[in-house]
Amino acid sequence: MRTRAAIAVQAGKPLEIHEVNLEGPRAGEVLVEIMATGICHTDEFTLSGADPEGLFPAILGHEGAGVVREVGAGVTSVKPGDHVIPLYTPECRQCASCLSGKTNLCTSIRATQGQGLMPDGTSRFSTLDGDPILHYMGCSTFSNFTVLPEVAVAKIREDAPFDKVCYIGCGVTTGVGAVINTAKVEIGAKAVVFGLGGIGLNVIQGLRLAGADMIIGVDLNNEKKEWGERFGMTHFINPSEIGQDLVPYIVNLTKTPFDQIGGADYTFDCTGNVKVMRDALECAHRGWGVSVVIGVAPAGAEISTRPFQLVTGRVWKGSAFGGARGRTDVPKIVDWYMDGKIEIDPMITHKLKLDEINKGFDLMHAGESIRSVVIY
Ligand code: NAD
Ligand code: AHE
Ligand code: ZN
Repeated sequence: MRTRAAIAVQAGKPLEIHEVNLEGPRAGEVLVEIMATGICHTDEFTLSGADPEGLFPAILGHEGAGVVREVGAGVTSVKPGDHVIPLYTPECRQCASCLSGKTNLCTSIRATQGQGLMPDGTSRFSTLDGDPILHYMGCSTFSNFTVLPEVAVAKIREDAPFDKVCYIGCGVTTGVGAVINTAKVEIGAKAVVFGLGGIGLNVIQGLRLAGADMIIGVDLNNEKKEWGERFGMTHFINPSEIGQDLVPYIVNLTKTPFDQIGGADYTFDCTGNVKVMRDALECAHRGWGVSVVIGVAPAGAEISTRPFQLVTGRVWKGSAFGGARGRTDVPKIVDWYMDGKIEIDPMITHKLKLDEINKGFDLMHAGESIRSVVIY
């Protein structure tokens, strides 16, 4: 079949909208009509050329929702007409990672996914001239129709609006999941969130859900203060305006008469900046503070700290897709949204047509959007 897609032709160049060829689903695969897709900072990271795994030409996008239109041989868990969210972190329930019970990082298709290919090592997308176009993060939601492995779709309820729940395909699950699954934040905790964008605000609402007492938001953009407060932030810091080093400032803010050591129980980096990651670790509480890296750092970047920070009990962790097991957890997060436990609507600041997709990247660069969603 033919479908319309935004193609990342080359790093650093705007996406190009074209008709492309899409081969139907092979065994174990499903054809999905994408109804809506968010634009995540990670799409920008790849398009910019800073992603060591970035390959071109490719059809980016990994935060979508849509409807199964056709299934390949042997597919049993979904059928045409089912509403689904594509999963860049699949859940096969059979690989060593899934069966370990210790991680959400299913490894069943990771090698080919990282090469922009389907599990059989080929691409379903090609130009009208027949040249192959690569998949991206196993999803390619910047195409109106896409083909996915069965293990990389989560079946969701049919009354959930596509233009909202597409955000659960990455940002919402990443932020809320980092709090619930990775950090396992408890009632009364003190937490710091660095970077109040599409991910950080979801960390904030996850902290509110978990019952944290003190939710400190850190951002260089003062306009994020109101945004953070909207979802439960209790304190805002703009590091460029405090006139002193950020770490001792936060440590002081978290001190109490009983606890003169100070430091946060949990901190989250949602910037991808390695200096921020260091601050996030070092303002975690001596003896038990946990710092979670969510942000994706540029190619070649490395994190550093004094080992003494770890010797004295701080823990550095990372979180991908919020530690969520997609086929199991994503339908539940859709229920949380439908039941009013978490918010999505106010974070979707811009709705665009596929032809306008590059505007979504411009809005992100200008810090003007939280999430732009493309509606097909
Ligand atoms: P975003 O652009 O919407 O938000 C980033 C925010 O960080 C902005 O508000 C910006 O002002 C702020 N910021 C930038 N530099 C800062 C600094 N030095 N100090 C304080 N604040 C600063 O991006 P997003 O969509 O929220 O994504 C955030 C990061 O998370 C990106 O690196 C993205 O690639 C990554 N991400 C990771 C996962 C995962 O599974 N680990 C999933 C999705 C996104
Ligand atoms: N390809 C990048 C790494 C990018 C990365 O860390 N991706 C996250 C998801 S970001 C979603 O917006 C992830 O889940 N990674 C796990 C994995 O297996 O890729 C690089 O630097 O090479
Ligand atoms: Zn993402």
